[in-house]
Amino acid sequence: MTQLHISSSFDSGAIEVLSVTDPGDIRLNIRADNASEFAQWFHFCLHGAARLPVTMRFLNAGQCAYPKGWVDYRVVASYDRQHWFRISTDFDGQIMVATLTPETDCVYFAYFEPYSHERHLDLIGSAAASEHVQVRRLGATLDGRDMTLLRITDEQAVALVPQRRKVWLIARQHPGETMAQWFIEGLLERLLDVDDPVAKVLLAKCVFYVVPNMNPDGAVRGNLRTNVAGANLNREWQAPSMDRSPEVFLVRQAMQEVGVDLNLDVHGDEGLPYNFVAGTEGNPGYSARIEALENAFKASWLATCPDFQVQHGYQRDAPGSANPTLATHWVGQNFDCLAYTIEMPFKDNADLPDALCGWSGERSRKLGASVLLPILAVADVLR
Ligand code: GEM
Ligand code: ZN
Repeated sequence: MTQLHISSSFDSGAIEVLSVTDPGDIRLNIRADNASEFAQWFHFCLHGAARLPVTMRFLNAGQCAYPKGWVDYRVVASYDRQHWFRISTDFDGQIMVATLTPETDCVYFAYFEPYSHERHLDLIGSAAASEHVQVRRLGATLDGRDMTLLRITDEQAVALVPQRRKVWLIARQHPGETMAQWFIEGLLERLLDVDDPVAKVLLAKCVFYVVPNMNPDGAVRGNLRTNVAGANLNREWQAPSMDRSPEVFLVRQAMQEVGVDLNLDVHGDEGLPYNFVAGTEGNPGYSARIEALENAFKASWLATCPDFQVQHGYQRDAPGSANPTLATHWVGQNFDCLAYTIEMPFKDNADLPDALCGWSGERSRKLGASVLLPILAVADVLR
């Protein structure tokens, strides 16, 4: 008989165990990021509860960073760490309660489908096998991990345009938003598919610069929103530093060397059960040209992907009110280019719900593959 136990000493593991003696009354706290107050991400393994009715109480859910994120949210679970499903979950405004009768003596639970550092390294390795990909190490994070940029284009293709447009995608500034890296995995799979006509044309028209994980240290440490120094990277773009936010400093430096004609910054949203974008309408430099590009991008994505919508999203910024420390705002303003934040849900897409899995890694992958079409729709008119 395996003893009842909870472990979390693994990639992105995070939980505070208060009591795990009675499977029907397991008491937990969601712990904060290693150097900040943000608490929302959890990932742990429960041993020894096979065929027993398990009740887990997250006692501090009401004090987490985004308490509304627990309304209509369901905890994800997995036996094999490959296939994840949602379990029965309730939130009364203070305590979140999740219940399951596990099939086996080892079951994992997480806020969203995890994306490990090993999978990140494998993603880079498989992309590197393509003749169209150049892997660039930009430098080191504070924990000494590589900041990796993928440069992707078909140098041999007949130039369909006089000058190839520079299309940037950055993902997972907020490490707990693992759907962002699933999105990039799906985008890369299609972009490097030699039989995909959209990919063929895009690789002749554009040079893609992709950062699959902007925050590898925070990801491994099981942080929701910050890097190892406690920096929210999406508030560092106006004045990054190598000793607090080297991740942003290095990517911003590469952008300034190369240039940017389109930037997509991929995130997840705790509260809204939808996929949506947030643009640069609050930038001082926002113009009719940029607005037209935003409308063309949205119209194309709406026409080709039922998982995308424009009815729900963040409140638009008033003219001139944009916070210049955010990636989308800083890049859009400084390169006078189309720049979007892409948001996916931690919960589900309320327009197209999935009872078993909710929003998932696979649906994020498919959304990533779908974004090639709006990129194609604007590729010829980015400048
Ligand atoms: C968000 S981006 C917030 C953008 N807000 C408006 N009004 N444009 C952040 O960094 O807070 C991205 C995210 O965390 O998902
Ligand atoms: Zn985010």
